[in-house]
Amino acid sequence: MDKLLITGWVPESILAPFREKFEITLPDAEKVSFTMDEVQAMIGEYDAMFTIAAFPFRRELAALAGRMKAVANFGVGYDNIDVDACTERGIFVINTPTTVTEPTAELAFAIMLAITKGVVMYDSKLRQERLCHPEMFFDRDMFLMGKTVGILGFGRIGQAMARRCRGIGMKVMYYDPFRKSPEEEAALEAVYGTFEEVLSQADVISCHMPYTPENHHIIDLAAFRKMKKTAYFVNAARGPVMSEPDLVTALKTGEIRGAATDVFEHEPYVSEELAAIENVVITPHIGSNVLEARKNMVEEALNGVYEALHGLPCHNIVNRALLGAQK
Ligand code: 8YV
Repeated sequence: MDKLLITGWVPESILAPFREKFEITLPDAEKVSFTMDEVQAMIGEYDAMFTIAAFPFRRELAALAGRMKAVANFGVGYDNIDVDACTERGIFVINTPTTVTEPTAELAFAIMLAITKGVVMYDSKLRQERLCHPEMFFDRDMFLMGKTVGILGFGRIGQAMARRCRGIGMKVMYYDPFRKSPEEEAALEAVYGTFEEVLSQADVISCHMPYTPENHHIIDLAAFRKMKKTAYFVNAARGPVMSEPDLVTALKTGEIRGAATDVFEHEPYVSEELAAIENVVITPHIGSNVLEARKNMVEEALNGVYEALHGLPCHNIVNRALLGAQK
């Protein structure tokens, strides 16, 4: 049986069916996660690893993983994994692109509503003051029906966000380096725009791009300055696609009206400056943080590992160049 190392705790109810397929090592619930030192010490004994976004699998770790044939990520984004180093060593990289789609789009939609309606700010003020202030009467400036959401990154999650926004009567514009076909655009009722067009024309800009070297700080002060002064920025993708200090500046200087972000440039930390701003909603990277989604993600990841290790068709292999070498 192949030996599988899981870096973070997973409930046994989710893991149980996989004990027939793998000999599994994982930390217990109190420990939550193995440390990097612990993983370095034991990784040489394992055939596969299952890790989370917060736990990097870089070249140095790959070099210690002599037996490893597959590393699976607990998520669609795999910027925590050095894919080139894995490919060089014949290690399959596997992600969970289908199971995170709906919960992550739900979260993006939720924080968009939260910031545009002022839900979090009002909730916190009301708890402190227990008084419904009359000056709140004209405090928010727009409702969303008829407004335009500009979606950056039109993959599964971006499209799922688009469907939700259409559901409340918003217009959808999108930018993606890979434009959809006219039929797909018509089905999603989405209009293509360049990056600049989306930034300058949308009332809410929602980011769903992967974090790649090209997308590093793609949302910087120059990008915020292209947005409408009344616009809201939503990020449920990855922190470093935006410059967090530039987001702070944009909010403080009124370049945009508000923001909602589930991700941060230097996770797990949130900058003091950002946390001090009222007109931003912040959540701790919880896009797929529901048991139902986590269960589906574990199944998608571990089925992918099993398939890759046994030469079965696996749709979620990221480094497809290795497919010819699949044994
Ligand atoms: C996290 C995610 O990976 O799918 C992704 O890319 O960001 C999330 O699902 C997960 O929450 C924990 O690492």
